[in-house]
Amino acid sequence: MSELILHHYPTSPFAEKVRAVMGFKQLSWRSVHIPMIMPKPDVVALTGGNRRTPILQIGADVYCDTALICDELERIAPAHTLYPKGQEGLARVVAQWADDLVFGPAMAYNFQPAGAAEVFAGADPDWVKAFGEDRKAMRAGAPRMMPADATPTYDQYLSRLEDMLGGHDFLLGDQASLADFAAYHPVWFTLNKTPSLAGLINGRHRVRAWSMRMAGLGHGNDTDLSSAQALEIARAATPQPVDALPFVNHHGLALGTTVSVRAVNFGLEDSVGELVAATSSRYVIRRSDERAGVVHVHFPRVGFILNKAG
Ligand SMILES: N[C@@H](CCC(=O)N[C@@H](CS)C(=O)NCC(=O)O)C(=O)O
Repeated sequence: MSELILHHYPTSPFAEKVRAVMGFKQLSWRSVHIPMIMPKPDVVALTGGNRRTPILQIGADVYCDTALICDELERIAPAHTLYPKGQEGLARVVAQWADDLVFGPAMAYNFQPAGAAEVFAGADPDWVKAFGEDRKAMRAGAPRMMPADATPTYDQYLSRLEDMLGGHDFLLGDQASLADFAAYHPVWFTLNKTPSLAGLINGRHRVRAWSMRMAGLGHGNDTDLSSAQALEIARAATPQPVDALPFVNHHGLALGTTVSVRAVNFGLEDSVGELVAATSSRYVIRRSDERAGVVHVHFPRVGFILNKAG
């Protein structure tokens, strides 16, 4: 099998979710560091538009969104499952709550002035300004949550995690599941990137011990790769066949139609390509790029919308 190539940057919480899954599953992977803000020409060469972090590349197949990336890692490496038997639905539901509802308030809390000062210590002020403008554009008009609202919300969510951790090591029981990785990444950011704000976590003994347990999983075995090399790998590879995948047509669009796929909430860049598969859970589009060659880009149905292009 081709190598697992994660395109990410060190401070990305969603990337930390996947890095921790790599650790849990004891995987070897190649690490491509990508820019934190637009432009991201080498990312877009692979995805055709989607700029969100991280993405997983396996040869000429590109996987967007950590929910789908985790499914793919589970398929490749089923040992140390993310979906313990009998808890498959619950693990996904709690993970979606954490990714969609905990992450935003947590990051608004983390980026209050004291936290932002820690995150941006030593950074070029022009770059910090560009970062703010990039994230504002990415929110596409959605208002930024103020610390006065974010702090009590994050606080309440942390209390829920503290309750869930009573009597066992992980959120759903004695075994880690996808729920733990999704809830862990904003907490990881608070502890590691904005330590002056970590009181909210340190006061909760179970959350604190659990986050140490999660950190102890490590990141697996990663070695650096340049984005130019990653594009070369895509170019030299052939996407995995999709012909045998069951076609589930909710849009009245035949396979072969040129479509656009974009996230529903933020980072609304369209990825455009030929629809080559649409299963009950994912879309796959085929696109051709000057540098990446022919690639298949995979998106989950949940959290993304599909339209006929143009
Ligand atoms: N639902 C997405 C969310 C990903 C996300 O929000 N990633 C952040 C970084 S932690 C991002 O894309 N930030 C802007 C960027 O990296 O360009 C996923 O699970 O992959």
